[in-house]
Amino acid sequence: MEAIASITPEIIETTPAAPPVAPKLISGSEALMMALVAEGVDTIFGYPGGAIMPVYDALYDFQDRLNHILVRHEQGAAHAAEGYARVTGRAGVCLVTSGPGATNLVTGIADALIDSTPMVCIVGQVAKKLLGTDAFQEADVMGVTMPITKWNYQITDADEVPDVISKAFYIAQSGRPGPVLIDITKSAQLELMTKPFAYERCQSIISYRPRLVPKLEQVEAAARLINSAKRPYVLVGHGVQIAKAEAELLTFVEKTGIPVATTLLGQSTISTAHPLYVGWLGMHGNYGANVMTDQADVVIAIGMRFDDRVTGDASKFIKQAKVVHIEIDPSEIDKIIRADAPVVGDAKEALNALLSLVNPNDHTVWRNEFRKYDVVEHETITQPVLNTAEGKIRMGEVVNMLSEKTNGESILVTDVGQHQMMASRYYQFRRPNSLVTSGGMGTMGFALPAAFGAQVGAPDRQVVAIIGDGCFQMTLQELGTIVQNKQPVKAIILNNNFLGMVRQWQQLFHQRRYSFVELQNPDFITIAKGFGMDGMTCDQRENLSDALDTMLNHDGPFLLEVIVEKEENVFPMVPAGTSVSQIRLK
Ligand SMILES: Cc1ncc(C[n+]2csc(CCOP(=O)(O)OP(=O)(O)O)c2C)c(N)n1
Repeated sequence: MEAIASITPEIIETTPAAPPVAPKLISGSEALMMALVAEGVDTIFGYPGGAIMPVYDALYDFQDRLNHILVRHEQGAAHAAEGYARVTGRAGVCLVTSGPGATNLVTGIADALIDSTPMVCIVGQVAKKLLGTDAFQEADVMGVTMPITKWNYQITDADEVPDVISKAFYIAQSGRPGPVLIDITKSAQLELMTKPFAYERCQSIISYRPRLVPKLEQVEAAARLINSAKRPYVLVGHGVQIAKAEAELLTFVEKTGIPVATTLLGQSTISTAHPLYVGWLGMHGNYGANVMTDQADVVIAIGMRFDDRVTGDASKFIKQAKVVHIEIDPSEIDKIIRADAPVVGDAKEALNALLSLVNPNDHTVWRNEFRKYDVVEHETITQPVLNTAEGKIRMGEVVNMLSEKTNGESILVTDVGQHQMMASRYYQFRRPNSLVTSGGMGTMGFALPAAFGAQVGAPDRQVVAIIGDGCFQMTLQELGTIVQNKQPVKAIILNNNFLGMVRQWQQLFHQRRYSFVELQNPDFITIAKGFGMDGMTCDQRENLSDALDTMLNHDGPFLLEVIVEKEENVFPMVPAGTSVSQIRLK
């Protein structure tokens, strides 16, 4: 008011009225860029093509705000986005073209769904008027990804961009995280919005309301069971790390004195050196951790889904126990194992709520019962692997030495097969959020791109990938991405010249009828060097320590190939479909 009053009438009369300025309208592609920036996205893993050209054109002007990483195959983009998401807790973002670009993402999307990994995939689509005409590179990506996404949506109108993108990130990152796919027609990318761009981050959706804070009566019922238990056992899944509830878990178990095992994806939630940690569960997990599930009177399962690789024959799993199941996804409750005390909510909230209701305890006698199994496992399996002087190098030796040299503080990214299980068995995790592996889907080819994405997401941590010779050949082209982006990823190929895990099954369950599992491998180090990455091969036990030092001290990415025993098997093993009590030590 004051400012207007101070303007003299003369000025008002002589100043021509400014013509009304129409707000600048931007295209769907520009809106997409603005939305990603507003959402706080810093990295995009992508690959261009015809139906996403307008978006890539807009991206040209956003390079200072959005770090686009050009992968070598869209599957690499998806796994890199998963690796990034797993270490940051934020959605990994993929940007690809229609048709084959989109379908190449499918394996990674399915992988992200089953391992609860937040991801937003933006894929190009043919122009609206061509939809349904079998136009060039048209694929029904909505249909293809409907069952493997948490949500998918097709944008056909530029005006939809801000709202849909904000919903996409909200859905991907809230509740039980998962992948979201946005299919955007080329026409929506090109056309101008009809209204000024405005972005508001989505905070809730009426039809989707994940419960974070559990109901008090559920928590009270769980606490009653826990307080009455004589042989309680905590089973920790991926959900605890997703909820960033590692500290709450520690406080809870230290107060109650309850022993803790983790699932494969739950590994590194608690230090393997913690006195309450008793090992990991599952087909190739620890002896005591597995068989003691048969002895517990109360099982407290937190953020885990009773995968068949954990339960073996589910009809025989923890039958004697009362079950407390803390889980954010209500559809997991009673799906495989009936819960006597379900607690639907976020692991952090649930553990906080439980803490004041549970009694301090010290289940020393019960905890000590696990130890006798540890001794057996150590003597029959671990010691022979680590103290062998003959034959070729064993996978466990490599991982054990890596663990010592890195003080258990690296982020370990593993592929799928024997080396994956050996990595889990022999790495002594000391820091949370340190294992990135494909658990539910068991996707060969995951590790190299996921390690790259993890390194981008956690630049201050050492990232080491453990990869089988078979797996490496599924996504090895991502060496190019690693080199071009100067990421210091260290990759170890444990080369046994076999599809080892399949060979192991053929040996144990198909009378050693080795059916198409032997590999004629290329010279991996020449390949790495061809991409501009340094590397070396180690095939002698006495050189292993130096080789690992060379790799770890190398400034930049490095590939170490270790020639390992060809026909080593992973034990313990709970044969598929049997009960955990039928675990085999040899
Ligand atoms: C994409 C895909 N195809 C097939 C399989 C089945 N599979 C599981 S482990 C494995 C062998 C992996 O071999 P390698 O990478 O050499 O690792 P190793 O088991 O020898 O350590 C195969 C073929 C799979 N998990 N994923």
